[in-house]
Amino acid sequence: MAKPVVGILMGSDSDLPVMQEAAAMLQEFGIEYEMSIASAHRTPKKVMEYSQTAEKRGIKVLIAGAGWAAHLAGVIASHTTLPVIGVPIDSSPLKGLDALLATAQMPGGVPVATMSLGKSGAKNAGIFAAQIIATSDVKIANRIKVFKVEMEREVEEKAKRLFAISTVKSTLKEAKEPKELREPKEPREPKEPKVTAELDAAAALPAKKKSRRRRWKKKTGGTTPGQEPAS
Ligand code: C2R
Repeated sequence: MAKPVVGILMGSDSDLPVMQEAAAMLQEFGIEYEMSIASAHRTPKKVMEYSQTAEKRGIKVLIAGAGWAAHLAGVIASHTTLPVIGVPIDSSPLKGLDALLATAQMPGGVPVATMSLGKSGAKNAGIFAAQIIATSDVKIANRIKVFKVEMEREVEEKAKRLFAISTVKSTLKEAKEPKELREPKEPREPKEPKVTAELDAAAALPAKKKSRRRRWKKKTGGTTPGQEPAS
């Protein structure tokens, strides 16, 4: 079995349902990882020792998940130069806002790459760790590319299905609702006649000459040719 290259730590076993999302992503990309429980508050010596020996053991990225006053990721980052990804967990009565601030608001000099709260954050931590490893591993980089294409395809399939369902629904609605029952539409404004090229051309023609018969009538006072004009 290959050596683990990612270390996942969590403050308590109660964090496992969230943190296993990170593990699932690493598994999908075929990256070896190890998992443990360690608390900056409850087991400070273990956190220090684990962080200080991680690099020597071949670990390349560390992921730390904790809820409440989440100091775990920050304390790990203070003991190592490995990249540390923090996952704030929404386990407190403050629904994780405390953990989010404690993980993200690191003072300058000790960075922690903080993910979003809860399961999405843990999933992203797994992907982000893979992306860091992928900078020097073409195989992993290609797997991440495939993952992205798959994700796009899945979303497109869902969009197609939703479109089909919504089209069927609107057709059914139309069938249920006869025309007479539908709300009358606003009357339309009368349309302006179209000015076509033909109309323009017609307007430009010279007036028609009066017929010979009309000219004769005017001249003779109404008699037709061959008739004597009235005296
Ligand atoms: P329990 O469920 O064990 O009472 O833990 C854990 O991450 C957990 O979400 C409650 C919460 O306390 C958090 N915890 C920390 C740290 N250690 C444990 N935030 C730490 O070192 O930061």
